[in-house]
Amino acid sequence: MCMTSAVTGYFKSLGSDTPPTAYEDIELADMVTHWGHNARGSHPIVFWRIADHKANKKIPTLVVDPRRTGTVMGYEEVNEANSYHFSTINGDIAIQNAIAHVLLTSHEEAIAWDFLKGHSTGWEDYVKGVTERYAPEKVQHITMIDPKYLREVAAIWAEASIKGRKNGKGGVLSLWGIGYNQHIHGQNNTVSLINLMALSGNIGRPGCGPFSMTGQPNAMGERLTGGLTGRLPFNEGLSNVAWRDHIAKVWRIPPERLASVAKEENPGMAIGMMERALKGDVKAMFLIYATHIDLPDQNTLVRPALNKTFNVVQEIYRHAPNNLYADVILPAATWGEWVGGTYIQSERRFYVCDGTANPIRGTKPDMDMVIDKGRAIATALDLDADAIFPYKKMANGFYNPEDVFRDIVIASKGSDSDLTGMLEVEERDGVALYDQIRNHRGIQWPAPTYEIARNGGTKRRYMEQEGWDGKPYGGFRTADGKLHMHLCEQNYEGREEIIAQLSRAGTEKGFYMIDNLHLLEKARDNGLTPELPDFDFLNKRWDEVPVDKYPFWIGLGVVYEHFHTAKTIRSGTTKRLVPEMYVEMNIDDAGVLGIEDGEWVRVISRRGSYEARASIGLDSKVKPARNTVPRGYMFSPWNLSVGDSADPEKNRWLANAITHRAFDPVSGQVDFKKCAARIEKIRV
Ligand SMILES: Nc1nc2c(c(=O)[nH]1)N[C@H]1C(S)=C(S)[C@@H](COP(=O)(O)OP(=O)(O)OC[C@H]3O[C@@H](n4cnc5c(=O)[nH]c(N)nc54)[C@H](O)[C@@H]3O)O[C@H]1N2
Ligand SMILES: Nc1nc2c(c(=O)[nH]1)N[C@H]1C(S)=C(S)[C@@H](COP(=O)(O)OP(=O)(O)OC[C@H]3O[C@@H](n4cnc5c(=O)[nH]c(N)nc54)[C@H](O)[C@@H]3O)O[C@H]1N2
Ligand SMILES: [Mo]
Repeated sequence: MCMTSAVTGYFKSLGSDTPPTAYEDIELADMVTHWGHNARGSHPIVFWRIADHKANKKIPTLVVDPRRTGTVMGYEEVNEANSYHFSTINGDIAIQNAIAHVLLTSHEEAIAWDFLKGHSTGWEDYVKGVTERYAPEKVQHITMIDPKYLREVAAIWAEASIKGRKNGKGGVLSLWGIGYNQHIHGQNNTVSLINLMALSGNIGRPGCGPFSMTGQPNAMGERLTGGLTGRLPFNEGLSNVAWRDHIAKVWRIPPERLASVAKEENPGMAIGMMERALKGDVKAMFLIYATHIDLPDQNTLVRPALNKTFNVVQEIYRHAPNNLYADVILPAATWGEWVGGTYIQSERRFYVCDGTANPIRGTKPDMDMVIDKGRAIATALDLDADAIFPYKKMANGFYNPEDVFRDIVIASKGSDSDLTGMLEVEERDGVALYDQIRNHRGIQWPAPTYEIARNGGTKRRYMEQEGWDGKPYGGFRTADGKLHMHLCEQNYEGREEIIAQLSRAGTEKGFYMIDNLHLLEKARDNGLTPELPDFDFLNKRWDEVPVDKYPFWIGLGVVYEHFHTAKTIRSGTTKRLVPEMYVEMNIDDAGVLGIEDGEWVRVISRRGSYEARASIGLDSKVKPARNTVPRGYMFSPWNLSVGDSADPEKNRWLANAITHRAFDPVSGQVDFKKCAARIEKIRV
């Protein structure tokens, strides 16, 4: 639900799930852009670094977000004259293609022709398509941006790109978040941004590049070690037989087991899994570190599915929503109670995280539970558990995570995330693996040679320093070493019909998205949303809107004070700061609806509802009152979701009761930001 659109988009364009950039690029950039990313709330350290750089070097910034967020207003406080904001709903691809159009037709000196001709494929189609079809005036009904304003921003983009190229560092740095990944065209969003960055030469140089802002603290770790369905560790697909055999060999698993997994298909990933459970084809679920209430369409998909399956829940909290559906609960120790481990952040940097306390009695670290279960399963399958899991317990009774890390490093050999230089450093300089990471305050993968590992890894990718064996200078990870451009389109003609078909999911029994992938592909190829509001009913009082009409867009995202769900809302401090579920409303919309600031309302979609307090404008008495929404759009944090009860009627704040299950046919991500909703007053 978080990053897969970045993952599959990077693969499609660059041949590897690799953010090519480093945080140090912030201070080198000549322009910073944010797409679907409220950095001030979600990645505040990154936001303040950029704001400082903006104050010091007067660089322009662009924020693309339907809301006027704290990020938008924060940059305006630094320098209003060069802070730009595109308030668009879903129009990102058309915006990027329109910027490309303006660059090609009015700022040709910004185009990186040498790069395109020497290092990319597909640019001819892209150039032709955006030139013919994406004049800002022509696509204004999609972008929602005044063409004059768009042309002004494109000129600033051109200026920054030219400056970067001339100086050999700098240019445009583009960050994106989940307001950008969470679309049924999420993969295309990533590809489309990389297209524009490549066209304007903003890749392969310090101070510029596409930079996905990872959400989950260790999403990058999970991605690198093959956590996504269909993937092997270290950026290779399960269909790569040679790599599959390599992994089986170094991790001591019978190769035929991986080969049999490779035959399975899993369209829709998490959503597909839930739909298959609903059909009765998935019999059991193992839920670890993932709560079901963060998945979409709780009432007609997720919870009915979990009612059918046998569920094992490995959890740290007694009140965790998954426990409501658990047949077996395995009590885990929290990460802070572990002996330690590693995680990876957005710039590919491994860190060591040392535990600070001992697990409480009766709990075990997740890793220990996984190893012990793995051993039991191996034995049940008549395999040699000692050979597959050769790990020894330490004096404190737990396994040593550094032993597992060594297995990870060994297995990475020859991949594009090769870490084996660290083994040489250990051998030649006598520094243990974790100590190398500690000494450097993190090592950035890849680190394939002694020299690179000793220098802390690879700061940026696809640049000169990658001259190791067999890897050409500056080469991308695609088979031909080139960046692959694919024109992504946005076309709203005929969208009502496609979207009407999508709305069958969650409202019509026996309708499954996984049986209708062609519909999702059509929606993706035209850059659509899963739903469309009934705009005709926008100017009505709340009690004059018919019960089957949903006039508003509603989006769900994060609020600064809380982290994810059902956790921080139980913490005394954060609970005091933002205590209640709220919905941001536009002041004019609220006026027409007849809703007053602070009133309790019900937000209702075709699939469910939740309660929230109306938060109207920056002066609202409902905290935090930090953003404003455009007319027709509303916003709630999903952070305040609670799984009160297994009974849908009894869930007051379950945000995902309203969301839609339509997913990107490749990345599997859904659009949590564009549901159609109605507002009802709750009379107390
Ligand atoms: N409506 C809506 N829904 C969304 C989103 C949205 O924007 N809107 N965003 C999506 C995004 S970006 C994300 S990342 C997901 C997040 O979805 P999840 O990853 O499911 O989020 P968490 O709420 O962090 O839940 C983690 C679970 O793991 C448990 N846990 C915590 N620490 C440990 C541990 O050390 N060991 C074990 N075994 N368990 C532990 C917690 O108690 C909790 O039950 O939600 C997605 N859902
Ligand atoms: N405080 C705090 N920080 C967190 C988290 C948390 O729970 N709390 N969670 C972490 C995780 S897992 C994640 S994924 C990140 C998420 O952090 P962000 O990526 O910043 O997430 P959101 O707030 O969900 O969405 C960002 C913005 O996308 C906008 N948006 C909606 N639709 C569109 C659209 O069509 N186009 C564009 N361009 N923008 C759109 C929304 O208005 C919203 O302001 O935060 C991480 N950091
Ligand atoms: Mo996330």
